[in-house]
Amino acid sequence: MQDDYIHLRIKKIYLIVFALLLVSFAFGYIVGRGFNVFTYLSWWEKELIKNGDFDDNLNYWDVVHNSNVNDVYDVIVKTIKLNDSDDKIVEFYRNNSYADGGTVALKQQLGVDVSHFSELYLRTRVRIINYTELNTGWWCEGSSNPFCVGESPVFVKIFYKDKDGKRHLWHVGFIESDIYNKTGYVYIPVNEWYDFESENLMNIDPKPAFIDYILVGGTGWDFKGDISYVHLYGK
Ligand SMILES: [Ca+2]
Repeated sequence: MQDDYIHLRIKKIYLIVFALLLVSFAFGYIVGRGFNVFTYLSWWEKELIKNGDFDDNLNYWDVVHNSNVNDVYDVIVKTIKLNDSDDKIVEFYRNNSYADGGTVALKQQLGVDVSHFSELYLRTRVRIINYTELNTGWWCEGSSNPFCVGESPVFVKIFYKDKDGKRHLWHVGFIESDIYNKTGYVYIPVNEWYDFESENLMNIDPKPAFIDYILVGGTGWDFKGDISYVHLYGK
């Protein structure tokens, strides 16, 4: 009985010493980072997109479709071999467009305050399969509408607000080439996977404060494209 009591006391002392050590390490860490609670909270990268690998199929994603004609479209999840392991990818396509522009995409509502972030990166792996509108389109050429950014068989768009609540769009489009030389496009070959990482999006102007939603897919006439993953990491 007496022995049990002593053992319990020893266990308790060990626990207290362990807790004190943890607290002192945490305190040392905070002091080392200058007492800034936001810096302290942001030591790790935070993934803002749910199911960005599509391992959980289309869960958390909504299909978006815009067309003025009676086109044929779909968004499907496929499993492919990538580097000797299975990878679930999203394939989207649009046919019967009759050279009339439209969109097939996936949308995820994010609603994340990023105002205290110092870094934010979009990372994605994409592949163009085919497309019929060979450039980014003439109709946004010289447009003063910041949401009119042109068309490409694969794109990622991030809709965000600045600190004053004004809406903006960050965009990257993937296409082979473009006679219009619009900004925000990366030229890649057809039928090859391409890994893309954005610049630090906390350095763009206007600076993001709140991310509304992300849109990934294709836009143009007929097109077909693949997305292996799309991640938005912040810290
Ligand atoms: Ca995947």
